Formats: sequence, C-alpha cells, structure tokens
Amino acid sequence: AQKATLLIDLIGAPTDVGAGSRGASMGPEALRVAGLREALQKRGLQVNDQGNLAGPTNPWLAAVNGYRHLAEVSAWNQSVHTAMHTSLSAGHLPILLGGDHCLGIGSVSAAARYCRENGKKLRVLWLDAHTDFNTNQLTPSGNLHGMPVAVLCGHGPTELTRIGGTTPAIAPDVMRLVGIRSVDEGEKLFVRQTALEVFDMRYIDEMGMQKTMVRALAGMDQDTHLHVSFDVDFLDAAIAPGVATAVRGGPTYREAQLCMEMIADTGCMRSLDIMELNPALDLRNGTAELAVDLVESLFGKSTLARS
Ligand code: Z70
Ligand code: MN
Ligand code: MN
Ligand code: MN
Repeated sequence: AQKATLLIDLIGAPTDVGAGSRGASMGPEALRVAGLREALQKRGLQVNDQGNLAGPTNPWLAAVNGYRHLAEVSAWNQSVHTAMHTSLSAGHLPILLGGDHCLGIGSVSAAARYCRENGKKLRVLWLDAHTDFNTNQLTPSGNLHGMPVAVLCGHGPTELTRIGGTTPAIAPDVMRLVGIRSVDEGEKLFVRQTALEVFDMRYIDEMGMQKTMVRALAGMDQDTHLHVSFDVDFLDAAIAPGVATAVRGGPTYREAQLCMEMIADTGCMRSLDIMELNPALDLRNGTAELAVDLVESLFGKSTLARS
C-alpha cells in the first residue's frame, strides 16, 4: 500500500567539479538513457524526473589550500541540498543522479536536516571503494570527491561543513561504509581515530556479504530514515569500468545484488544517490545499465514473489 503512493523524484546534478577526471557530469543522462525511470515505473513506482540542476562549469584548476574548485563544489552542493530537502519535505523519495561524489555533502546533509526537523533517526550507508575521508591536510589530490564523509562529520571548510545548517551535519556513528578497498595513508589514521564503522573487502571476504549487511543494517526501525549513497566504483572494476577510479577486488554482481536486496528488505530507504558514473570511460553504457539493474533490486525486484 505504501509503495503505491511512494513518489520518486529524479534530480540530476551534471558536474565533475569534485573529481580528478572529467566525465561524471554525463552521469545523469547516461542513467536516463539506461532506462532508470522506466525500470522504476515497472516496479509500480511513480517517477517524476525533475531534470538537471544548474551550476558552475568545471574550471579545471589546481588546488588552493588543499582544495580544488572549492567555490564551484560549494555552489553545486547548495543546489543539491535544497533540491533533496525540498523533495523529502514533500514526502517524496529523492534519487540524486551524479555527478561526482562531492555532492554527497549536499545530499546527506539534506537527509540529516529532514530527520532533525521530523524527529527521525538517520542511517547512512556509504557504498564505495573509497572512504572519502580526506581533509585538505591529508588529501593526495585536492579532489573534493575524496572528502565528503569527512566534511559531513564536520572536518572541512565552513563553506561545505555548514551547508546543512548545523555543523557537523552528522555524527560519525550514523555512517556505515561498505566495499572499502582504497584508503590513502593519512586517511587511514583519521578513519581509525574517528572510529568510523567500515566494512572493508577483507571483512566481506571473511564474513560474506550476507553477514556484512546484517551488521551494517542492524539497529534500524520504522523511525529510521535510511540514506544510501551508492558510488558506482563500489562495484568490482571488471563489471563496472565506467567510473573514474575503478578498483579491483570489489563486490561481484552477485554480492552487489544481495547487498541491494537486503537494503530493500528493510523497507527503510528514503533517499538515494547514484554517483561517479563516468560515461566517457564506459563501454556502450554497460555500467549505467548495471547501476539501473542494481537500483531495481534496491526497490524490491526479486526472483520470486516475496511475502
Ligand atoms: C583519493 C583522493 C576518490 C573516487 C573518491 C581518491 C578519492 N582517496 N576517487 N572517489 N572516484 O584523491 O582523495
Ligand atoms: Mn507530492
Ligand atoms: Mn565516493
Ligand atoms: Mn569511490
């Protein structure tokens, strides 16, 4: 019954200002070409494609004070924050079509603000090869897509840390990072100090995806708003070449599908990001099609009828 009334807003954010290579700006259109809206409609969901947000172009400049394109990243995140918060406040389920993962700042801060305003508990599932926990002191690149988790936890420039109205936007203990296999040296220590809950690939290899997801999703209830931030580089490089930094040793199709199915089973997901898809590096839009397939699982596609 709830499903019939659930309205999905697609919000495109065509930019790569936070990335180290160009092309994620084409992500929203690639997801549309791969049939995202139609796939969701086939699941009985109502979908409103809002089109794309507007923002500054990518100036492609060097880092200043450890940040590349801080002003542009801030502008894009302000727009994303407003669009996501407006959708949530209307009772809709927003899906952010990235765009590089720096936009997780605007998106997660919107979910956090919505939860604060409506007395809900927040859980954030960060599906990624990377922890995205760099600061301007730790970053090897200056690329802000390597910093959104740190910014959300209050570590970063005020232009970004205060986008959600309060700093920090989230407490580190609402985060669960899954699929991690690439962390920079300085970043490792900071992740450890912060006691971020990380389910890295070694953990998944030893425990299996099923037990991993039971743990990552533990402790949620009907008052929990689950935000899923899906960096497409979460997936193994062999099945998802259409990302800027494809990292080997990631979840297989079967592991990723189980992960998505178990998220769907909670019934708690209320917002979603699909990030870092880079059509310039993809093969015949195959990574976009794979992302759409996995999003179908996120919204309850299953092999057999479920009770
Ligand atoms: C590296 C950095 C990164 C992608 C995040 C990489 C970060 N840790 N790459 N998402 N695609 O530059 O901070
Ligand atoms: Mn409405
Ligand atoms: Mn990421
Ligand atoms: Mn990543």
